[in-house]
Amino acid sequence: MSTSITLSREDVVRLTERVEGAQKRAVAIPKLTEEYPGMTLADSYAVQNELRQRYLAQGHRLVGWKAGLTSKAKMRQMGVDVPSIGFLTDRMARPENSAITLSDLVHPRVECEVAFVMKADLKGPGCTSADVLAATGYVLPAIEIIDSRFHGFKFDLESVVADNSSSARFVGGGRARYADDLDLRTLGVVLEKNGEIAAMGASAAVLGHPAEAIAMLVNILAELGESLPAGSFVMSGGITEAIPVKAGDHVIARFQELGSVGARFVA
Ligand code: 0L1
Ligand code: MG
Repeated sequence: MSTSITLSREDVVRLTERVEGAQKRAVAIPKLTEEYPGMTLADSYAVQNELRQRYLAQGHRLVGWKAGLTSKAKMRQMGVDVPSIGFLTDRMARPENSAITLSDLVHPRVECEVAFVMKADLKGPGCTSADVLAATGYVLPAIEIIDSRFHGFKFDLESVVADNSSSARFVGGGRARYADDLDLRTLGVVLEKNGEIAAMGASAAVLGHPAEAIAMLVNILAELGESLPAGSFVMSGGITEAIPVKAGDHVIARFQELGSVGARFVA
């Protein structure tokens, strides 16, 4: 992050309470930059960090991290040009093929991603995709249900990072594989909604190789004074654009080599 923190501690706490309220009550709020147009990315990560500390203090358990906005399709869809990261807690995890409630989300959309489960700690700066692959226990397919809490799905990178990069729910499943047994760059995926193909792509869409996204995440964590511990579940970012879902829909992401992972949605 090239910029420094400009918000006062009081402003960080105020914005965190605003984001936490929107996430818990599932209400849309104006993007944060409307009130703080000079807000920097460092400010946004300060809000995200405060949000994480609040959830941990409330008994949520940190289970991993996600890289977001890592494909050109996602960046184009959201009008941004820099990836982001967000934290994942036990309260966001949902079992494979379970019914996921949408009444507690604002703008739910689905992404298909390659998830990594780490067997060794990783620390930046200077983390490379080779470091990531050496520290990976296994990979598996995942669905992320993102939820932007901003009015009309209109936001900028500063607002979305403060909103924990739209993290909301995630589902891991399919077939866990050793990363060494696969060419992680060329995995194809088809995302189906209600039996129709909604999007398709190949894993190279994620920064050229999904492990690059995890390296980027570890290097951002280093800037925040954090590292990635062994055992973390880490999502590398949507391979295609995100697909909106509503109650009654079901989705399945069919990955080459990694099997399928699905979810259905209820009100
Ligand atoms: O997972 C992600 O790619 C984060 C996306 C943040 C923006 C959005 O809500 O689509
Ligand atoms: Mg995602």
